[in-house]
Amino acid sequence: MKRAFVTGITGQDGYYLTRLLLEKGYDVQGIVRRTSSMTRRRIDQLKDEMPECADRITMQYGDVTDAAGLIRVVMELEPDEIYNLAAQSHVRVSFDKPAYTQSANADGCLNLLEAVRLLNQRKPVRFYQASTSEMFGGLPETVPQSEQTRFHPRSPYATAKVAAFHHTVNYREAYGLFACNGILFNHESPLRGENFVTRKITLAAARIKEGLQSELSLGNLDALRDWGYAADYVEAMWMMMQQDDPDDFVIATGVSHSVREFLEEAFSRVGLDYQDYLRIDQKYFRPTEVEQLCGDPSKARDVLGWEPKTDFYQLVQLMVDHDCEVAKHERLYEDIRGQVEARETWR
Ligand code: NAP
Ligand code: G4F
Repeated sequence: MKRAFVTGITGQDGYYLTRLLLEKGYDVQGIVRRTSSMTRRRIDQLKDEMPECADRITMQYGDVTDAAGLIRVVMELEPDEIYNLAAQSHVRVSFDKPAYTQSANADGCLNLLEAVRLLNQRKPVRFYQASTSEMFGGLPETVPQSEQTRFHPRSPYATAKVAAFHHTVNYREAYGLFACNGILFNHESPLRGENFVTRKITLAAARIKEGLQSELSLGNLDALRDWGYAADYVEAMWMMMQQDDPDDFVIATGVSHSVREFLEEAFSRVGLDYQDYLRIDQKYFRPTEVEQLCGDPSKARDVLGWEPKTDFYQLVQLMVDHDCEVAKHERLYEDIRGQVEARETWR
């Protein structure tokens, strides 16, 4: 049985990648940060969905900023494949927390590469780095972006990810490691964090429809993103790790849409006009914006045989459907709580 070690296992991609690896028969080991409240919602959901595989997921405390801890755990577990998904992944937040973002996103990758280098002296191990389209910066003359496009990072998040990208290439060249970068464009799902724009919109549409929310505050609606489905994208991660030689790949749909289009599409699915509920709030704008991302995934198609299976409209639909169910449950809960409170007031 192959063993995979996954950092960032509690995140969106952590859920979909772990699900894929379990389906493929892997033993999956992950690290989770120690927090005072338990935040393993997605992994707990996965264990419920795949009870027959639950004993093949193991988690222990760890943090990618703790180099010594990473070396200990990697040398103890001796995984065959290591996926570094851990990051402070919110671009807007990175402007407020630049040093921490650098530490988790750049130094964290380097710490893990050192552990990989040590283990590789004992047994072969493969390394995947979660690189990102944010590294391109979205300048108009660079569209569509491919593996050849130069980087022009426009946030502390992106500058840290560029450093991690180069650390990964350098360890591949310097030590002959099997280390690859997946340069993934935005990918979303019903399990996307609630403060990324797509999920914020689909949850708002569903909650407004149920009478649980009255307005939606957003920032820049003109930014263009190449949005795909996370479940499709983790397949590309795994495929990169099965190649004879390590390399870097752009993973994207090749089609972009604006935030406004996503908004229109999501609200129309629940029969609402977004303009009746939208408020523009300056706090959601970024000091420097990435205006246009659109990837060229031809290398991934030609070399890996990877293609996205889910288009923009299917993605919006599946996220809206999921969040309508969430909102219905919230509404039910509110109604029951209201009835209990009314009864207590009467007493
Ligand atoms: P996510 O949902 O925000 O998950 C991030 C994960 O990293 C969480 O499990 C988080 O743990 C963990 N983490 C954060 N800081 C850590 C630290 N210091 N030590 C250990 N774990 C830490 O992000 P995602 O969407 O799944 O993305 C996965 C990776 O792909 C990230 O590196 C992201 O930058 C990159 N990426 C994402 C996209 C996208 O569109 N989704 C595109 C390109 C690249 P907690 O649960 O404790 O917070
Ligand atoms: O959903 P977002 O926060 O995603 P962003 O900044 O593109 O970053 C995501 O994708 C990257 C890949 O390209 C990943 F590397 C990264 O980890 C993350 O997963 O914002 C998308 C767009 C931006 O242009 C933003 O300015 O939506 C715009 N936006 C407008 N109003 C908003 C909002 N974004 C957020 N989060 N919240 C808003 O209210």
